[in-house]
Amino acid sequence: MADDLGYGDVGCYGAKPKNLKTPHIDKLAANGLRFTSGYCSASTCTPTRFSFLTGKYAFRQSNTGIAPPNGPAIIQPGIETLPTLMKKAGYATAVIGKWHLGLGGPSGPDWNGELKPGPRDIGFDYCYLLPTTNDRVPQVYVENWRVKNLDPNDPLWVGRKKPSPDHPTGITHRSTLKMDWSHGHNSTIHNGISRIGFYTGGHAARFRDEDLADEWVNQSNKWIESNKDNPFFLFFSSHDLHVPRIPHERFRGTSTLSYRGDVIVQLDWCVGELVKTLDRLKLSDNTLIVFCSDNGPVGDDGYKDEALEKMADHSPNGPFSGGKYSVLEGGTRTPFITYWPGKIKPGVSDEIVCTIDMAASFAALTGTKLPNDACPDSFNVLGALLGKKGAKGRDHLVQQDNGRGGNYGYRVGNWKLQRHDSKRKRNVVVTNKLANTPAPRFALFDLSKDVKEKVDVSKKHPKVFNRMKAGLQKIIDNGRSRP
Ligand code: NG6
Ligand code: CA
Repeated sequence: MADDLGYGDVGCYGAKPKNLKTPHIDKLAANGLRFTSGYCSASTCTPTRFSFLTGKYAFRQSNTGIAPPNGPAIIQPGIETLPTLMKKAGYATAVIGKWHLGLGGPSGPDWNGELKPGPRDIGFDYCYLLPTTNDRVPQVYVENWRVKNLDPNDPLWVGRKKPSPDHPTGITHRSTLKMDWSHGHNSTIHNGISRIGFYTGGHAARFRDEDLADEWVNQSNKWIESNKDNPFFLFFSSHDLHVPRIPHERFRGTSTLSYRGDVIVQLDWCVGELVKTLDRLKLSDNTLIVFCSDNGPVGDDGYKDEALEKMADHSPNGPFSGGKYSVLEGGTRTPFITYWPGKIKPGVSDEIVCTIDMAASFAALTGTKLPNDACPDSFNVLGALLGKKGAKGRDHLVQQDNGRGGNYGYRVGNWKLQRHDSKRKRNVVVTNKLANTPAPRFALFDLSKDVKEKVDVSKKHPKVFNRMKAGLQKIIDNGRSRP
């Protein structure tokens, strides 16, 4: 799972080679199935990841909006999750990379003690994590229940308030920063970059932003290697291309699109390395790879990294409107590729599939019974994922922006309803207007003619409009959408 990767950000979805090259991801697509209607369920991290692991729409649970540095665990132990289902089927399970689903009990993470509950308590046998996102403090790895390399004599403190008047921040020490901030992100400085939130201590545990991608690959290789003789499920959760976009030195300048492009090249390298490992261990013919993203693209997401200035003719959201934070197609319609040599016939699929469907689909794949009350919005679209002849994906999908109480998109076939409960529409991809533009409460679009969602046809098609409004409301009220 990539972070903030838009529909048009990779070669096989239209990115031009003169701007950036993604040979390894393109190879998955060329030898696998590339979806034109592959989605994540929300246009920010936390709700998409929540739904990916629980098979439940995030709008059904409070506290599923973007998690803060000291956020407690959002997924409670005891519920059926994608990894618990895989474990039932005898799979070893791991998550390596960005977490961003909270850690610890109601009062939040105990950074110097046990970080419980965490991934290990909801179905993962192993975890090696970046706790939230790298623009949020702290910059430490969490291995299983503990901060890795933490020196007890230098305890780690994380908080929302400046710990002392002389604590250097992105405001007081702005001229020393190696990458300046544009909005937010002006608290504690680590590695020359100021972040969201404050922290002190834990110096021996801190990492360099530049090394994250290498670390995820190394740890994944190690874990795959030690599980090569048994079935396994790895959630490889890249931090690329989330801000701060700090590519390793060797990837700098590998695209014409600023660091935003360079970290896509870095992500592509990670994909290549993982495939190489599977090939070396002779596991490729026996492994399904799903490549996806957690939300659509964003230009300036808080740092002055020239992403917008160097966008040139690159279209991060492909042919769509909107991106991260938006319920327009660009917010959730993202690269989605399935790859399984010998099992998946190479091609392109227009079936609708979503990251929320992995739980039910992987249960089907591994012959695990999905209890009726588990993963209530996850659909078994295994046939579509494997490109089986005549197999259908979803007939409808709810898209959302950020947690409960936000905005909705609702796609049924080629009809798309937008419902803006918060009376605002966000589109920060290319225009970089953080200003929320007013949006009508409801609008209807015909995606067969209008993928950009420009022309509201609700007046022209009142019956469809009413049906769509009622359909969405029913899904919200019912508490589940899988029949
Ligand atoms: C926003 C941050 C943004 C990013 C986002 C989460 C500000 C002004 N903006 O609040 O930079 O971190 O949260 O992104 O602080 S996500 O992909 O993890 O959902
Ligand atoms: Ca994200």
